[in-house]
Amino acid sequence: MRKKLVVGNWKMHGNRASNALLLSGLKEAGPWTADVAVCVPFPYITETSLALTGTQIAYGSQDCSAHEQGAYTGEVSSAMLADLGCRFAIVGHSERRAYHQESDQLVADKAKAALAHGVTPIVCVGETLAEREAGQTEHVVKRQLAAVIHTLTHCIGEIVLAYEPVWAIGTGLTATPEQAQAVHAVLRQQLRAATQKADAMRILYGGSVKPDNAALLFSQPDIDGGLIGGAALKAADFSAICRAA
Ligand code: G2H
Repeated sequence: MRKKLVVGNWKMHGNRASNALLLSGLKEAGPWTADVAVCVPFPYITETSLALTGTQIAYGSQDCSAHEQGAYTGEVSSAMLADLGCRFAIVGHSERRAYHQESDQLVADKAKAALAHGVTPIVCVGETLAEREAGQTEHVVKRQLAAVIHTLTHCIGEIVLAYEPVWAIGTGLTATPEQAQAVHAVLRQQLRAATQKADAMRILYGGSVKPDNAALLFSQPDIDGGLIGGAALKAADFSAICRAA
């Protein structure tokens, strides 16, 4: 039986005052049965770690460098994230693939770098609307996951996978539970061919998850929680989603 995981992806939102309010709201609302984490902007990791000391809520980043260390201006290494106590690093979010030209291989290399420092990568895959309409959904997500499987080889069982259809991100459009489950099942099958741990791995759904659609999504057999954007910015909404998991 897989324990559900709900991760808030704050994206580029917040400031010290609003973060403090959000985190104290979450602390009051918890604990939950599911595992819960927040992935915050880099500058706020330390304050988040202090605010969450002694709670069940883990924290992490929204990206990491594929490089170990060195002359990479602006990059943040997974060793630094581990040093700050990060449990997770999101890698390959579609916003990074689209706006920062991140390739399947770069995403896989980032996942490898995170794992090397004990930070669990939350690897995002997902198709655009054009790809879905062209019947390419399965091909695209399998290609994205294949790069990670090939790069991590025997460590693939250590990642968290997130299926985020690009057309459902921040748009208010959500994949139906059946649409999401169908893709999750394809991904699980691909993982089974790569590792004996596939049935213990968590595959999250992301894309306009809200308090009123979370329970149905999370009830699907291969959906093991959610990666939550907009609804993670309000303590009441995020907490309700955590309760639904
Ligand atoms: C998808 C998700 C969080 P939202 O990007 O990763 O955001 O819930 O706002 O669609």
